Amino acid sequence: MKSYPTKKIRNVVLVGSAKSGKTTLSEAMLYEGKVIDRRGTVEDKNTVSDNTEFEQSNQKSVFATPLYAEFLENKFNIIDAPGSDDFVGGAVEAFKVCETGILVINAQQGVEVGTEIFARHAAHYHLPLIGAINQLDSEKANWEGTLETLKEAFGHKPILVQFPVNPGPGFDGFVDVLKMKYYHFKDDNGTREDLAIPAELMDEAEQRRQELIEKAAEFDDTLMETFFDKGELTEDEIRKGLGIGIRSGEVLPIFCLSAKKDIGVKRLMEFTINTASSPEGQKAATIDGGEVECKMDAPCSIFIYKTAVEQHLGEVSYFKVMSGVLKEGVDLVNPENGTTERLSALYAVAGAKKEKVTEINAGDLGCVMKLKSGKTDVTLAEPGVDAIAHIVFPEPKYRCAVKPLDKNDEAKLGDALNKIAAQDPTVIVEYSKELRQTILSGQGEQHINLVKWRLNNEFKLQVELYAPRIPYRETITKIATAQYRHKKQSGGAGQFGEVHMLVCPYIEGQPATNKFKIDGKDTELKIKNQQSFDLEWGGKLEFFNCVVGGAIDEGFMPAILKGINDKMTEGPLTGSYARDIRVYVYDGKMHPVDSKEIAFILAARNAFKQAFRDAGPKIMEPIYDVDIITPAEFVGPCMSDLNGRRGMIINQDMENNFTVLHAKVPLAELYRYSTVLSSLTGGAATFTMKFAEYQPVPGDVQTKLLAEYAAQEKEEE
Ligand SMILES: Nc1nc2c(ncn2[C@@H]2O[C@H](COP(=O)(O)OP(=O)(O)OP(=O)(O)O)[C@@H](O)[C@H]2O)c(=O)[nH]1
Ligand SMILES: [Mg+2]
Repeated sequence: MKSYPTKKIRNVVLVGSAKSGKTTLSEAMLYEGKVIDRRGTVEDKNTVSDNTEFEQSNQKSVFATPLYAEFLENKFNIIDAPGSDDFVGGAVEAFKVCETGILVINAQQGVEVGTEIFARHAAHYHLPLIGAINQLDSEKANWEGTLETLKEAFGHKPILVQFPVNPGPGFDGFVDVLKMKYYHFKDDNGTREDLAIPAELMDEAEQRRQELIEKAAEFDDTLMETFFDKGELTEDEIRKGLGIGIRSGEVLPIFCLSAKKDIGVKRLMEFTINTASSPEGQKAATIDGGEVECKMDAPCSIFIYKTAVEQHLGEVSYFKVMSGVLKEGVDLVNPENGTTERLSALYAVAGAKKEKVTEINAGDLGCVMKLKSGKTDVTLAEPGVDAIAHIVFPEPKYRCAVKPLDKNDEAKLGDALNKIAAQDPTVIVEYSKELRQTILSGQGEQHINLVKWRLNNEFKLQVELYAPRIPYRETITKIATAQYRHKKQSGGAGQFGEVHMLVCPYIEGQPATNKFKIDGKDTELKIKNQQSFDLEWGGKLEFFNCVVGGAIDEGFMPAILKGINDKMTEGPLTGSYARDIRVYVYDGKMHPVDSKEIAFILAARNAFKQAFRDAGPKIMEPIYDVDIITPAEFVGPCMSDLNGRRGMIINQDMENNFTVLHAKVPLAELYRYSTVLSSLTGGAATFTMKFAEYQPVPGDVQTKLLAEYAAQEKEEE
């Protein structure tokens, strides 16, 4: 393959809701680009894009797959992104390296929540979009209905470049009002006749063309003047105007498609090449606030947007050349850690097929194998070029615990999970000391099942996934005191330490007092010194040394603090971390010989435990902000489901034609929520979740948690 200059490259990502037909479209694009001479189908599991076993057995795209066609003397790079929410990571990776998105809309459904979500991600990344209404050949294709939903979702932005003739099973062509032609298809293989518009369609064609011209003129003063002067614009002028509108996100031009019958695919590709931007001159932000301009005449830098382990190849790093010309055999440096990598063999990529090339120009996509540090979201560059800003991945919304079936595999599992997470940054792995579990988080149950599948198949590890523990916190609501004497005199050297302490709730913004009632007497404690700690797990501990008259040596204070800290990491109620507490140590006793650190550590631990138990202890649980985006018809079922999860609906609003429910829901009630929501709404709704705060659990939940803990708690030495 020849190497294409930057301005002869288009990087296009196919996005849209699940099952809208992106993979089928990518197959037809490859066919039109003469990369393949027979189109595979998703059903036959033989598309170029869905080439992994996991994708084929699930009949859906799971990874963003780069493909290319050489078309109209350009290199037309296509990334077929997954439509399922669970695999959104792949789409977000592709957004980072593409200049244009083709938003595929299913004519049977109109705009779906998935369409909406991808349009929102695209807006976030300033990715210009071209709209394509697909499946116009299907029995349930609803052209008018789809246009309605487009208007509801995108307001004034959609503008028709084409309208279909005979939508439904007889779909065989469309009128293109940019070209003012009727494209008729004679077979299911894209054999096209370019005809004059039939008389009966002329009125509609002229009206649509007028709308298109007015839209195109909106974004450029000279075009507007030409339009006023002549009442017309040429094809080039319309394209120019549309191009400006598309790039600024003000216009969503609409095309007609049957990806399955290869109708409209070639026209869509032609328009994209003629109207969409090439990467030339595009500026990518760097982590240090600078920019890397995409041009060939510059030091070389590449950005790895995807990594995968592939059969017979090992780890493959997929990249975009962000600047300069990448030449085979070059050494590049990771600007973030200084590691040098030699890129010994370069490839152009069409799914599983890789074609060896010797150089790749700025703006183009390619891949390289077996890099040491070539993970997703990494820049490699000639010295002096900064790292490209990292991809912002969506927050996880599915969380579970994982362990190996064979205990001896623990270290192996840790390694495997770390490798998977480096390749797919939407997989988050964390060993929680607090929960004593390895917590695996991702975008949904299917996403986590993919991780499990990879562990089984790639790493030969059998694992169990199970409900994760909840990181509860404990705090107190009242003042209480306790005294504890630790004394051990059997055999050898003795141990002696006695600590008297008072605990009271720490409340943000409320100053500490030293006046308390102790043993029924008003007491004013003398604070000798105080320390305040921001706890690693959130909240505060304030420690007040109020021991007078040498009852306890200063030297034992650190031991007492240690005893308290120990117990804070293992709260007396459920073994969870304690937070937001003030501790006053105001008296105690020593023994001239037997008092030693360990005695005070144990005395403080036990005194703290006792005081804590008498201080109206409360279990607090993590509460998440949950936003559910759903078609209006599912608002009722979503709300009643939330009620059953102790969720509190804060408010609801409309976003385009979807309802957004804003709720606060305890994490304990969110296990497998993505799966539940999906089955509750037939996959039409989605949600996001983000940690908000800790709140006390209701009384009945506390009783249940206490009983559970009591059953497993052992007496402390
Ligand atoms: N009738 C008809 N069916 C289509 C068309 N395009 C795709 N399909 C069918 O729709 C289903 C989904 O197609 P895919 O190409 O896998 O859709 P996708 O958007 O890639 O789906 P995900 O990867 O899951 O997001 C398959 O059964 C296709 O055969 C079309 O133009 N007409
Ligand atoms: Mg697909």
